[in-house]
Amino acid sequence: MKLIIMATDGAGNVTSLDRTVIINENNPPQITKIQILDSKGFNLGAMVTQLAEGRQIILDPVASDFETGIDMIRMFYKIEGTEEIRQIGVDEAAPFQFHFKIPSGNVGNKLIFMAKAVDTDGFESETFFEQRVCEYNVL
Ligand SMILES: [Ca+2]
Repeated sequence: MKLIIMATDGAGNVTSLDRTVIINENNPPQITKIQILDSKGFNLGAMVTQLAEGRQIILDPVASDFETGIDMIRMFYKIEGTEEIRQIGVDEAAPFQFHFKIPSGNVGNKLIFMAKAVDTDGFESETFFEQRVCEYNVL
């Protein structure tokens, strides 16, 4: 596609400039990681692997969209070895964050967080199972 920009002054003089751009497909958003913050918002770091039951944390998914930006993120969790996927919440405003209390009664099991994003054009990220990026042992 070629964009042509034309300017005309008060005397009728015209100048133009053109520029060629390649048209790409509108891609779905990508979630690259889910950061774990403490209840005050401090990042617990990528190395945290254990969290105590009952602890309050904030889940901070990092998402991007090449074209227009992120409209909404949904956050889910499941306990490894079970089939039930529970929704933690839906956030429709940046920064997309989710307050979460580590569930009780699952000591020794892995907690799996999953997120799914929608861009402002309505395209959804790939199935959220593929966005599974964090696994934590519950103390
Ligand atoms: Ca997009």
